[in-house]
Amino acid sequence: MTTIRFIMLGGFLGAGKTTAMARLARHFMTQGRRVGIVTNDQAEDLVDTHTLREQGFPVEEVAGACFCCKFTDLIDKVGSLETAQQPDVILAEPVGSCTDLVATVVQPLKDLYGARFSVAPYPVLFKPSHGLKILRESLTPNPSPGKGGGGTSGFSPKAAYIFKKQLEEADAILLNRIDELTPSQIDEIVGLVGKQHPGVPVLRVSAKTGAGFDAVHELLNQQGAFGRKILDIDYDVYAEGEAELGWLNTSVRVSAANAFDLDQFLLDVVTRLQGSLKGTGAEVAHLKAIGLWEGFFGVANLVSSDGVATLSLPSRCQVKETDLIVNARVAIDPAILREHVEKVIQTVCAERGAQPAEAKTQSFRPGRPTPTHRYAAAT
Ligand SMILES: Nc1nc2c(ncn2[C@@H]2O[C@H](COP(=O)(O)OP(=O)(O)OP(=O)(O)O)[C@@H](O)[C@H]2O)c(=O)[nH]1
Ligand SMILES: [Mg+2]
Repeated sequence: MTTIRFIMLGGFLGAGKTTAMARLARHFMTQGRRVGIVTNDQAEDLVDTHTLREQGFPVEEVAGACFCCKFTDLIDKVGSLETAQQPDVILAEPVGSCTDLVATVVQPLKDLYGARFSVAPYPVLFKPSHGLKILRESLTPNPSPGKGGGGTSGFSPKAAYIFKKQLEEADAILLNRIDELTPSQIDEIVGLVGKQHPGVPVLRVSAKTGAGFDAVHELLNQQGAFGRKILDIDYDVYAEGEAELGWLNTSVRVSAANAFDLDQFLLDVVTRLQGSLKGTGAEVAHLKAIGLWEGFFGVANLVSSDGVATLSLPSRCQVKETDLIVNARVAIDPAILREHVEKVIQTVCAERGAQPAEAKTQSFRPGRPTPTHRYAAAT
């Protein structure tokens, strides 16, 4: 019996996992290999699931908690993909605030499902906007306090702890967004990563342009002693760091008498939200908005408070109606986040004479992770 190649791609919120997975999926499909994708979130109504499905990929979603806490669901969803698609490759995107995935997902997969899956080396995407500040800070003896409760990255030391633990368990670190980094920024990040994680390969990539992806394909084809870095991790710090994030998923049907530009609408939602949150001082980990209508879709994102909102996937269409889904991950009280999101949607709709209706919203702080399995040592 042939095994399915299981590829999990880690990385912090907004690091570029979904973009990279779509690129990898296209690569495998051009090689004639069948692909299935599993997305993951703390709640339903995922921008990522729609983004990938709209691009034509078969996608299943594990919602409600991370893969580690929903390991059985992960196996079930992969099973659904196996039945429907007979995939040669499974690509899995864990929640971006999740870590300890080698002990709780990779090792159980290898040990319990070794006959069904061949698990690829575990790469973690490095997010430069927050990562550079977090690494600089952790190599500075007495960093001066910044906003967000002590970190110059905008996140607290406990949230930064998650970022660092994610890198620590990686078989390879993929420095993403090299398309917009200067050579000296790249050198600085590679140097800092090398100091903290000596011997770990650092691949310079752009999930957007595809630069560096030949090396990623090569990495993912490797066999050997990978997925063995079991973390020494404090679950109290991890849980508190995760719980500092406000999580919000909302979906709403927007209708107007006159057609409006969907892409500008999505960009306005994200940009206004950025502006609205600015006064709170709360750091944005990722804001994403997708607009769907009759086979068209557009996606807008913002991955840090001081970043620029971008239209990552344009719809190029005018619509009178759209299903809008907003996912926001921000270091703020989720009730306050909800107020900001609701107000922004109202305003952006009103400017177009549009009405938001049938809103469905979940906003909360992620709960303490309690993994289904946790291997204390690599098998
Ligand atoms: N310039 C540039 N933008 C990128 C690159 N990779 C991803 N992005 C953009 O970064 C934003 C976030 O990308 P995603 O792929 O959604 O990130 P993610 O890690 O899946 O985010 P979460 O699922 O929320 O954790 C989007 O606007 C992407 O278009 C890159 O290599 N270069
Ligand atoms: Mg994603």
